[in-house]
Amino acid sequence: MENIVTNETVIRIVNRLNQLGNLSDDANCLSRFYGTTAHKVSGDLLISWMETAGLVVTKDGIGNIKGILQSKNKKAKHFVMGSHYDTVFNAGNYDGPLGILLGIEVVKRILKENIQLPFHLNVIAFADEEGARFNTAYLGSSVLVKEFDKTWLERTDDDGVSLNDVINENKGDIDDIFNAFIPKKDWLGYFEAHIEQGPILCKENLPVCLVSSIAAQTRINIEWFGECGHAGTYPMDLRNDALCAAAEFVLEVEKIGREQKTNLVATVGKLNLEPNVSNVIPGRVNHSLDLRSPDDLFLVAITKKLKRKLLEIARRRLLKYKWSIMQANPSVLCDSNLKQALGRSIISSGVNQLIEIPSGAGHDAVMISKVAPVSMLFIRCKAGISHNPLEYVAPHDIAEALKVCDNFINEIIILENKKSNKHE
Ligand code: HGY
Ligand code: MN
Ligand code: MN
Repeated sequence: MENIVTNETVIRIVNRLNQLGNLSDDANCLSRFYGTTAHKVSGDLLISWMETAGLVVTKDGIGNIKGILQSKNKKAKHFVMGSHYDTVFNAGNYDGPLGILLGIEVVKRILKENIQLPFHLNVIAFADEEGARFNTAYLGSSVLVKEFDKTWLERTDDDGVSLNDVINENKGDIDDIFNAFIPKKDWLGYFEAHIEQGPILCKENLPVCLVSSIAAQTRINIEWFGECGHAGTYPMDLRNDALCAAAEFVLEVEKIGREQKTNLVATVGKLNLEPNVSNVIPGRVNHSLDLRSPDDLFLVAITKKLKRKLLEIARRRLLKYKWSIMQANPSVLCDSNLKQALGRSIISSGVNQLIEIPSGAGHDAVMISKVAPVSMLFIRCKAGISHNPLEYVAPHDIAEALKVCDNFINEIIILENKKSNKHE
């Protein structure tokens, strides 16, 4: 097997990451939400890179860019490598695209060596994993596993534009969204290479590691309905101030999160208030609540505890509220067979210590795990910084990850060939 890691391949990945990093809808930072101009242009770029690599490329109704290298065996199953090409606001260059670009390089090597595949190898760029625009994570990967919830089409962004309208504007095929999936019986497995987005690999001084599991996550949208009033004339003890109620709740979220130590992370990352004018008592507040835990039952219990706290605050402050569960995903265990093969791939790449860590971040693997065994490789990122323009992966760690990805796909080929030889 030829060594895939050359200056040329690593420089190509770095250049492409930077090219994608410049495709933003905001002049001052990297922001590439689903369905925007930058999102469409980056999709077109990924199509060209996948086609140049020799993949047969299609774009499905939601905007997933799907490259496939067919096996000669028409009845072969599908192995998918992928990650996402949307970003959060003020993002870094590596969260998502790195996993896609590594997959494209592995395909190039397989084609160059004319390796016969016992499975259909897919490299997929998922259109929306972050859910930053419509607060529905995994829009892309949910289509691939037939888990897309058609009510999401009515979800609107901060400007009141619906997902349905955005898909139509981008000439997406709404019907295709419900057909563009790989049936459960046709899956062999899924692999996502992704930056760790945390400090452990830096602390352990390792370039890569296995992912053991992905935390359970619940996304909630909360609205507080108080009463607007004149900031100058309305007595403090008569106010139904929506912002003060929300603020009390947010501090309670932080307090409960701190109490639970490693069993919970709780974040209010987005908050809008109305009318948002300095001399008017806030009448309405709308904010997010992102809860995650490695323990599914604990997450359900703590969600109920926070809802009771919200009720108590609303009652005491005479406010109405709306509590909407936007999405809830259970924790995911990475597949043990794939993990063993990935572990062998890490060791054979020359990494001298094999560790595995849980992922607090969500990934498309969460959605794919509903129909297929999943595996993930974490790649060291500088100081564990992510969702931040300071996000950075050193070229030598990209090289190491590329070697592991290549070894891993080769392991899967060997395993599949052994299986089919056994059956002959
Ligand atoms: O929120 C997450 O965990 C991921 O970045 N979508
Ligand atoms: Mn990501
Ligand atoms: Mn992310």
